[in-house]
Parts: sequence; structure tokens; C-alpha cells
Amino acid sequence: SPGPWRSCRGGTGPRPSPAKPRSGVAQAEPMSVWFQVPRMLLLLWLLPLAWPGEGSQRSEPMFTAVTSHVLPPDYDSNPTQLNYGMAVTDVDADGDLEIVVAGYNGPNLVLKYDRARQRLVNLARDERSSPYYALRDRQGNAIGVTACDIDGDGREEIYFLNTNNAFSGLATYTDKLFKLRAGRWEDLLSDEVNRAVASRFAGRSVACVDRAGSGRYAIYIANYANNNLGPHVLLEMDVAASDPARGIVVLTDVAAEAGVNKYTGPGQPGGLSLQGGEGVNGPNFLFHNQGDGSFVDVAAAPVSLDDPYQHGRGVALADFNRDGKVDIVYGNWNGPHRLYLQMSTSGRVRFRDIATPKFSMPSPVRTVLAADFDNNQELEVFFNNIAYRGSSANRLFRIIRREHLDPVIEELNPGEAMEPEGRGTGGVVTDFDGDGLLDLILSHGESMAQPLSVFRGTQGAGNNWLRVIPRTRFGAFARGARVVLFTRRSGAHLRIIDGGSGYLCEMEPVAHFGLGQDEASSLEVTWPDGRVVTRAVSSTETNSVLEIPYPQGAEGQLPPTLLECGQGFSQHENGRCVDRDECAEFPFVCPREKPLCSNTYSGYRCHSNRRCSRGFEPSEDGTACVAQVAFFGGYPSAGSQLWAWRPPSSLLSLGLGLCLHFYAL
Ligand SMILES: [Ca+2]
Ligand SMILES: [Ca+2]
Ligand SMILES: [Ca+2]
Ligand SMILES: [Ca+2]
Repeated sequence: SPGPWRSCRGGTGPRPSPAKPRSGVAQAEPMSVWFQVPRMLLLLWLLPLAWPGEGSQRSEPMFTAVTSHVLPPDYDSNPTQLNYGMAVTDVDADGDLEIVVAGYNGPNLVLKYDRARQRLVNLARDERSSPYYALRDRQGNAIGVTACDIDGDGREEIYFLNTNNAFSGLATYTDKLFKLRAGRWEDLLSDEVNRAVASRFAGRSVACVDRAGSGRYAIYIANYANNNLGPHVLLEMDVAASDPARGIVVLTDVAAEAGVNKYTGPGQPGGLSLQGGEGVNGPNFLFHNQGDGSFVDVAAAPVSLDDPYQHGRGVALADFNRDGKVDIVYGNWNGPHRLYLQMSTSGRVRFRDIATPKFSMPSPVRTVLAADFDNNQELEVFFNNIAYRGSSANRLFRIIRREHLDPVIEELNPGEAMEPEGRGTGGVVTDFDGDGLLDLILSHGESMAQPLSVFRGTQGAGNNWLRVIPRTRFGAFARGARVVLFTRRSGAHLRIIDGGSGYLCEMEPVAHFGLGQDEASSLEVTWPDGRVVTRAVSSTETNSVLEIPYPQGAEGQLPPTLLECGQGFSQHENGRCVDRDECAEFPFVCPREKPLCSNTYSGYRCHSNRRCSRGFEPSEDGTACVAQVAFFGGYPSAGSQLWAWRPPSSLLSLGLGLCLHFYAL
């Protein structure tokens, strides 16, 4: 149980002895020196058991390794080599998802699940006659990979970020962009028409974005510049010059036109994540799409996400507190990891770091994943660390949503996915075996050749789930689309169809919802161009995969269907489920001692009419006066917490008061 303990924000203001969390095992440690010898011996036995985190030991192991029977190390499908990023896409267009692996000192792999043999097998075999043969590209020294439909033929192309041993600056071997053409996968960047744009720079990350909402994706390449060689590249198809039906795809770099021709200098390599026209980049750019396919960087001001002194690695997007806004989690290389909740203050977007000391603990992190691995509605965050100057275990946290309060961050036991000696370089989630529980695949490399590992979740087998796959107008995966699932009892759950996240990776193009014992009532998909589709979800569709095609016909043509929106939401006349304003609907909904009602997404809140002196205002629950805060994020001024006035005789509030930070919203 998380108990009343809640984290401090890292980095701002005084903290009450953050090194000693008040949890069961840890309590014994500081006390032990006062006890007699037998107790000391006991402690010596306990300590190794308690490492690396007492929190991780109190839960059942989440993952069990299935590598030895699903993907046993061998020459064909799981060679012991240096691997990096991975992407999940349907390479053979049969409706099942494959895992594409960037091989660095060996071939790239395309792993497909063979249901009959219950094994992952490599489609890109070492046979020249295979249509997948070119994807192997042994010479590429690939580190990153991403997939999206760049030419609008309904199938995803695959982009490999190659290094050819060039750490930064000019590489001698170009990246590759593979398309299925006349029955074989071929590199478009080798075509004569594309020689000029073929990236010859050493990249550090790659992702897909539908910047204009056309259904034709651009590929964002965050180059690793050297002496101002190699700004970021945004490759997309020149529609007027191309004829995809005849296999002619002319690529053009639109980075300057789109305003993203940034430089990522040595020392600041970055992960990359893109969501329907908004992007986040490790040295921390946050690109806001101005609506015309061009972007402005808003990371430093006004949203305070720039984190200028850290070296960003993996990043993931999710709505951790289920307020309908996309939050950002990312890892910094041997620096504090961040969990930024998005909030808005008088209509302006802000981010606020709620990482606990344990969560933010610096580590040699690569990929960061956010997913519901046990289908219990709460998202987990997985940190994939690379064993570097010694072992470095992977870590797993559960972000537990709370009504009107910040989520609780609980450390879980990753089980066999801990891999303390793993040279983790990448990781993806997908449900390759179709049992409704997400599977985890980890890649390794850099300093030691290690095969891939495959893990299955061990928990939540009885929980409900729903998987939603939106498609573009061309029938390809709608990367960057936003899917909101309305449920009968647990409000609205939000997912972004991944266009690139983690570190050098791209997750499955599926909105995977764990539902616990709840059921969905309706769903809403928003495509990158802003088109919205709503649809009822029946009980009989629980535990299934729903395909959502792009809407046919003009907007507003179809009359809205009657939807059940579930608790906290009601159907607007435009057909969409919207938050109910309980305060307006039921003027006397709040009790007498807390008469002030304020509407929140999916609920409402009651406040006391407590008066506060100038510069202060009542806290969210009305029990304290807190400073009105002007800034969020990394600035010291953000830590304007004060030790709250506490209601008498409430131990729970005392526990919270130790470490809670209040913010004016
Ligand atoms: Ca497939
Ligand atoms: Ca295509
Ligand atoms: Ca979960
Ligand atoms: Ca599974």
C-alpha cells in the first residue's frame, strides 16, 4: 500500500530527510545501530535482500522472462550482437504486429510471432531471395528505427537511423528509408531523385509526425551535430513531384520551412517523441504546431520544460492523472528523471515535475516506457538502464491516480526484467501473442553483445482490457492520433498512438487500455488533422481489438449517435462526450462546511470558504492557505510550498504535510 506517503518534488525547497522514506523495510535501517548484536546480524542478512529499492521488493514481480522459448538466442532470429532501437509495425500487412530491431554490428531484424510454434521468428532472413533481405542492411550500423506511412499508400515505410561508426558529424553511409516496392523492400534514399537529401549525418533520434494532418507522415531526424554540421532534418514526400503508385517517391527536407532545423550539439543527444504535431526532444525542445505545419519551440518559455543542465534520453507521453491532458515522463542520463504533469493556469500550458526522490534517482537510463502492464487502469513507468561501470538494474514504478491530488508513485518489482547486468539500449511494448497483456522486449548492446530479451507480464490476467487501432485516411496506422476511452466508473482514459518514443524506439500503434473490473462505454479518436470520431463501446467488445477507420465524408455529415459517456461525462450536442459541470448542474452539490464548488475534468471539488492573506489562497482541499505560484518547472521560485495549516487530530494530514507541495492552479 502506498500509504499516506507522498513524494517531494525534486530540486526545489527544503525536504525532510528524503533519503529515508517511511516504508516498512527502510525503517529498520537507521534504527539498527541501536540494537544488540543479534539484531545487527539480522540486518546484515536483510540488507542485500532489500537492495536496490525496498519498494520494489514489496510487490510481486511484474515480469517473467520468456526469451528461452519465445526467442532463444540463435544466428537467425536472436543473434548475440549489439542492438539499439526497436519499432513495432505490421511489416507483412497481415494485421499482426512485428518488432523491427536496429542491429548495430549485425543485421536488422524483423520479428514476427508464429502462433503455431509460439515463437518470434525473423522474417528478414539471411537469404537474398527474401523480399525482406534488404532490411537486414548489415553495413548500416543502425541505432534508431521508426515506421510510418510517408507516401499515403496505406502501408508504413521503415526508416533506419544509421551511424556507420561516425559518432557525430559526417557519416560515410546514409540512413535508409525502406518501402515495399514491386514485392520487395527497397531503400528510397538510394534512388537517384533522393541522393541530395539522403542524410549523411550521424543521427541521435528519429520519429514520425503528420505535421499537416494529411495522413502522409514526415520523418524527424534529430542529428548529432558537429561544428554546426547537421541540423535536424524533417523528411517528407514532395507530393507534386512523386507518383507513389509507380513507386516514385521524391523526398524533401522541410525542416527549415517547418521551423525545426535545430542543432543538437555534442553532449546533448536526445530522445524524441512526437504527438500529432507536438514534439518533445531530449535537450528539450517542445515544438508547438502553429496549425499550418510549422512549429515554434516553447520548451523554455512559457512551459518550463527545457531542463537545460541535463542530458535527456528516453521520453514517453501519457495522461498519468487522467485529467485529459498529456503528461511527459523522461529520463536524464545520470541525472534526475522527470515526471511532468501538464496543467493549465489561466488557459496557459504549464508543466510541473512530480517525480519523487526514488523515481528521479539518477541512472544510466536509455529507454523510458509508460504502459499499463497489468491492466489495472494505472500506468507503469519502466526505466531501461544500461549496465555501465558496474551493474544497473532496470526499474519499474506505478503511477496511481488520485482524485484531486497528485498521483502516488509506487516502486514495483520488475522481476526478471530487472536485468542488473543488461546493457539496455532499447525497449518496446506490444502484445505480440494477442492475450491482452502487454509484452516487453528489451534490446542490449553498446559495450557488450547481448541477445534481445522477451518478457511477459505476470499480473492482471483477470482484468479487462481494450485495444484501439485508429487508421489514417489511407488505412495506415494513425501515429500521433489521440484516443480517449470513456468508462462506466473510472472516468476518461487517454492514450497517444506512438510516433516515436523511448530512446531510438517506436511503440506499437495501438491505444492499449487496462480496465481492471471496469468496462468502456464509448471512445473518441482525434486524428492529427483534428477530425474526431466518437463511437459507443458495448460490453461484448470488452477484451478485444477495435479498428477505427478515418471518417468518410465531410465533417459534421453524420448525425451524432447516442453515447453513454460514463461517470463524470455527458454527451454534448456535437455528439462528443464532455466533462459535466456538476457545480452548474447541481448548485447545492457541496456540503455546508465546504460550500464552494469548482468543476474539474471528470468530477468536481468542494472548498471551504477559508480566507487567506494577500499572496495566498486556499489549497485544493480548502484545509490550508498556500502561496499563489507564478512559475512551474525547474525554477527555484517554483518551490513556494509552505507547511500547511493542519486540521487538528488528523494523522493522515500530518503525514501528507511532511512533504506536500501546494500550487495555486
Ligand atoms: Ca504483420
Ligand atoms: Ca507507405
Ligand atoms: Ca498498471
Ligand atoms: Ca501479451
